Amino acid sequence: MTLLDRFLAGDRVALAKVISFVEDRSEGYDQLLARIFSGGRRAYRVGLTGPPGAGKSSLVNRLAVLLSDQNLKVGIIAVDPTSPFSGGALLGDRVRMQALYGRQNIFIRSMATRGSSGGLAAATKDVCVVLEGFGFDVILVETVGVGQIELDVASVCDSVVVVFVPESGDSIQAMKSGLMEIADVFCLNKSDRPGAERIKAELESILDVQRQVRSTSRGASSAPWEIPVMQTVAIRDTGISELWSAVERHRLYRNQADPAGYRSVRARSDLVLTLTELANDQLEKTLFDTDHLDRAVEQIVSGHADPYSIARQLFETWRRGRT
Ligand SMILES: Nc1nc2c(ncn2[C@@H]2O[C@H](COP(=O)(O)OP(=O)(O)OP(=O)(O)O)[C@@H](O)[C@H]2O)c(=O)[nH]1
Ligand SMILES: [Mg+2]
Repeated sequence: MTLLDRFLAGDRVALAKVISFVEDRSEGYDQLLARIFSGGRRAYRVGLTGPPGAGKSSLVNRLAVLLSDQNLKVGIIAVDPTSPFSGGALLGDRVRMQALYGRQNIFIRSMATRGSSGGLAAATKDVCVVLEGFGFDVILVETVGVGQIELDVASVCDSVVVVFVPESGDSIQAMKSGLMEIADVFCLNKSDRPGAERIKAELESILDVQRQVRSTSRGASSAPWEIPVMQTVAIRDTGISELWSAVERHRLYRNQADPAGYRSVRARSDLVLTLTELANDQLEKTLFDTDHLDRAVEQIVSGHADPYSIARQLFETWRRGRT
């Protein structure tokens, strides 16, 4: 039996191997993906992102149990942070997530952040495709919200939950770091901590102002999605089903608003991600390692050329296939 046969027969060991194969970009990974790609059937992909230690893994755990109790098959992708903030966090995650390992309808996978953030987003998308092909219904993707990476990774998800905590300034921080733009649902975790109500009110008033700005600048558009602010205490399993309901409402909103439009937006962004990776690979293989590049660098350093003209020149030559 080939690896693919075993994968298609529902063998979890084969699943893990296929994921590694795809994640490592081993020779022929895209042909394998082409055979696994399940066409129209898609799992619902939910991204959870937020500051280090906000409780993302705890929430993912609780959500996974909630969904698996509803007989849904849940895949979890934990994108390992390279960030120095989160050293050692992974081990903690593993220990906490151990409770889930016994469940047949839950599968957990961590992914290393290597290469460019664009490459990671493409790899995450492809691991989602593998999990979909294996028959998972929901995929939960955890990333630490500290930079561009989570914004890119979030772009492969259908709904994005931004997790934050009552520590002062966190909500303002979230606005600034671009997390605001990617949030479909806000989750104020650690609501057992002091200051939760105040932060929730603060965030809601910011969202309110944004709504007003939006409605005056665009006129009365057809009911835009209103980002809900949910409260949870992950360690006590409080607010988890309400959080999931908010995600479901967002899913429904997406589907009702313009299902065909949404599918093509998704297909387009997934395709662009794959194409960008291919193009980058080609550039790296055929241009970045050539004498042309070395010579161009010398010219720039010696003051005989500017990088803009020479980049354009090199690119045009490469495009015409002369390099
Ligand atoms: N008080 C309180 N503590 C919580 C809550 N949820 C999680 N924690 C604790 O917060 C710590 C971090 O939780 P994690 O779930 O690992 O947080 P994370 O966001 O996944 O962390 P990183 O992956 O390292 O960014 C753990 O010690 C949890 O037990 C909560 O609702 N209330
Ligand atoms: Mg975590």
